[in-house]
Amino acid sequence: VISPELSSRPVNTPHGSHAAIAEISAGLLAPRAATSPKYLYDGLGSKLFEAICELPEYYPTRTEAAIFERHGAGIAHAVGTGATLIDLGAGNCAKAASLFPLLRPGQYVPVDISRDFLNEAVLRLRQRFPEIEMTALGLDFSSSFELPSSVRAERRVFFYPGSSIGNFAPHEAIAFLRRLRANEQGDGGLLIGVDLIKDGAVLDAAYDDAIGVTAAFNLNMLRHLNHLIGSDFEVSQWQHRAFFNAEESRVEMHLEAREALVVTWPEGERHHERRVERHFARGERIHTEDSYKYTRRGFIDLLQEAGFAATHNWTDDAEWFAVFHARA
Ligand code: AVJ
Repeated sequence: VISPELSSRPVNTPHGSHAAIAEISAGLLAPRAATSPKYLYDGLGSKLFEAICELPEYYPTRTEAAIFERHGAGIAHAVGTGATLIDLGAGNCAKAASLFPLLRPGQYVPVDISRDFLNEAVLRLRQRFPEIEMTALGLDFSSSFELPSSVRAERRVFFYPGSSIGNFAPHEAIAFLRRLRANEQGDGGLLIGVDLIKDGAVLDAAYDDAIGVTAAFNLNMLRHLNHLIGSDFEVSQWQHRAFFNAEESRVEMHLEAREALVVTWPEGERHHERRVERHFARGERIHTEDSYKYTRRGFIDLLQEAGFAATHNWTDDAEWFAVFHARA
C-alpha cells in the first residue's frame, strides 16, 4: 500500500531515525522543554485522537462535518470533480471518504506519519470505493516532502481538514502553505478546515475533557518517546495541562512534572552506555502542542500571504469553525 521509495526510508536504530532522536533530545534539553506534536501519533495516539473526536467537548470534528454536510454542493462546485485529492494527515481517512460521493476524486492520496494505522484504513477504504485509485504515503509532511511520480500531477487538491494547520505558528503556516501551492502547480487548489477564536472556556474544555481522553492522548507521548529514544519517562510522574493563551491566540498543551524527577536516555549511537540526564523541577513543563485559532479575516489574510488569491469560506451558525477553499 505504501509506495516503496517512501517505506524504505533509512531507520538506523531499532527505535526512531537519527534525525528524530536528535530533534527530540534537543527539545527535551532546552531550558523550556518542548516536543513536536507529531510524536503524539503512534498507533495508540492515533486511536486516542479518534476517541477525542467523539467527545462532547471536542467540537471541531463534528462542527466541520456539519459544514461539509450543509454546504457540500457549494464546496464541490468550488473544488470540482475528478481531482487528485491529497489528504494531509489522513489518519483513518473518514473525513475524505465522506466527501468522495460529492468530490468524486480521480485519485486519492492519503498521507500520514502513522503508517501502519493508515495502511489498515486504506485496506478497508479500497473495498468500499474500488473505482478510486488510491496511493497511500506513510511519511511526515511537516518538514518537507516531495510527492512520488505515482501521484498524478494534474488538478492536485490538497485536503487539510480538522484545523491541523493550527499546529503551525502563523509564520510557519504561511511557509507550509507556500510549499503546497508550489506542489499544486497552479491548476489545483486547497480545501482546509480552520478552528476559529471563541470563548476561552469552550476552548479549555475541548482540550481538557471531563473523562480524561485528551490527558491520556498527551501522556501517551511519553510512552512513545520512551520507545523512540529509549528514555525512561514514568507516566505517573506527569500531569496533563491545557489552556487557551489569548495573547498568542492558541491552545497550549503541556506535560507538567508532579514532583522533582530525572529522565535519562542513551547519549547517541556510539555511546550506548552513556545516558543523558534531564532534571525537571516539580511543576516544570514540557510544551507538547500548540493549536492556533484564527478569525475568518485573519485566515484569508494568511492565505493571501501564502500566495493564494481566490478564496471562499463556509462556516457554522455559531462561527466556531470555518472551511476555506483557495486557488493559486
Ligand atoms: C489534530 C492538531 C487539529 O489541535 O485540535 C486535539 C490535536 N490536541 N486535542 C487540535 C488535538 C488535543 C488537534 N489537531
